[in-house]
Amino acid sequence: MLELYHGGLTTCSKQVRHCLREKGLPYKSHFVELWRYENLSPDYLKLNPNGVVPTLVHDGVAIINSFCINEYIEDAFPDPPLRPKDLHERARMRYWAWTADEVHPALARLSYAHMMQRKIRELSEADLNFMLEKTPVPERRERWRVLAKVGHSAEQLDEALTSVLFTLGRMDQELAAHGPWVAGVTFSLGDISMGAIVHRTFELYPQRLDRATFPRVNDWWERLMARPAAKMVYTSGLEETPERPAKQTIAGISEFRI
Ligand SMILES: N[C@@H](CCC(=O)N[C@@H](CS)C(=O)NCC(=O)O)C(=O)O
Repeated sequence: MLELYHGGLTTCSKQVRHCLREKGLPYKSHFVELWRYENLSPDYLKLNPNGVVPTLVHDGVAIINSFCINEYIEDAFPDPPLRPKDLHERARMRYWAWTADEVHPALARLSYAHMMQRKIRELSEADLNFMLEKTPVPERRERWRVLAKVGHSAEQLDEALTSVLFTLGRMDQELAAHGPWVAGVTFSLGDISMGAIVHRTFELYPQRLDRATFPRVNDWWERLMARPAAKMVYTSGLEETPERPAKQTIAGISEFRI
């Protein structure tokens, strides 16, 4: 039995939800309410000691990190394959799945700045202390502290955006050299992982990801969205991807999309 603890349309959750749907695997969905700090509850921390989503539980064993989870799913459920047979394509698939994980902190920084900064600045002392005390990963603790106190500087945000756009520029070149998918002719885990990165960049900076500058990434995105599994995963308002939760934290954060 597969159970997925996820945050709906958060970047890493989309990557695993998409993989499961491409495989046609049924799973029990547990929506983790990040804005209610459910990721920091003692029960969740037993599954994922880093206090982040997603977590896959297979036959009672927890697997963490979206990249590792998708590799695990591919190993455990090889049909239909999402790892190319050709070794060169396979290496490129891994490169892009890994790259999605690597660029995620820069994108998360931009997501926080655009989607949550104001609310985080309004966190009560009690809420902030709770986050600082419960968040297990030191860099994430520091991020909460910075966001609550001063926020990121314009230079830090520029640097993050430059890093994301550089990655997408590289992706555009790769698609030109080997397309139609990031690994080559085979649709793979690399496309699934990069899908979530491109989606968030479109949400935050649609003008920067324009067709003139990134023609192949734009074509690739259309190809990706033509896949029924992707269409389903990226739809908001489903039970798995609630748009706006009715409930709020004590701090008033009503959306949490990183
Ligand atoms: N590289 C990790 C990152 C996980 C991650 O950052 N998850 C975010 C949502 S995309 C999260 O749970 N953030 C909560 C927090 O940082 O407090 C993965 O791919 O699983």
